[in-house]
Amino acid sequence: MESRVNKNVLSLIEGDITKQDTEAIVNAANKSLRGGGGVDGAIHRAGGPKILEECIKIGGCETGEAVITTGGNLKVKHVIHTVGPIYRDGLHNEPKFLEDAYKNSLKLASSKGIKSIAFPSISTGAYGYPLEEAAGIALKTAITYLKEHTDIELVRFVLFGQKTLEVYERVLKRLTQIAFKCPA
Ligand code: AR6
Repeated sequence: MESRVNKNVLSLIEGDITKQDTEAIVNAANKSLRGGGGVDGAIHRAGGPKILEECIKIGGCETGEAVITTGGNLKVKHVIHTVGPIYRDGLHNEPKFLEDAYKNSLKLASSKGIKSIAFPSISTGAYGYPLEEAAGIALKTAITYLKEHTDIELVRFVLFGQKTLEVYERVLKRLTQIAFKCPA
């Protein structure tokens, strides 16, 4: 599914983040930046030891922040590592931290002149963020960023499994209908 924001594209696909041909992909990392399971494990396995070496040099990353390395053996030039919140009950600033993870990744991409970027569904695996809520925050943050900045031409969400893709599609349809009914 694809949606246009100004002249730029927001797209949702099912797939594997490590296979993307965008200029950058985003890693759902942890604060230590030392690798882990899920997307993080897949990126380090496919990207090789160079990415981990760079992460170790950087030292760490706070929740909601983002840092950048090269893409190692991946097709992409850059990997942006961000840390989403661990979901407790929704009352510990989880929505704000999740929004920051997306926003700061996009800002960092812009600052490096990156024009296309692929995101996984941050925090919705090991970190336990309820999928529908997380999808709302992810998509709203991307749409707002694309409305306010024209430099990033493609934001692609790469969702693992058909079910996750369907939830994102449903949420995006709802958001774009709202936008259509109430033009800003
Ligand atoms: N491509 C795209 N999406 C994937 C892939 C892949 N190759 N593999 C898994 N997913 P998670 P989190 C989906 O757990 O919740 C790590 O250990 C997955 O199905 O990777 O932010 C880190 O080191 C889910 O929908 O990230 C941290 O400790 C989504 O990606 C912690 O997990 C996110 O799941 C971060 O947890």
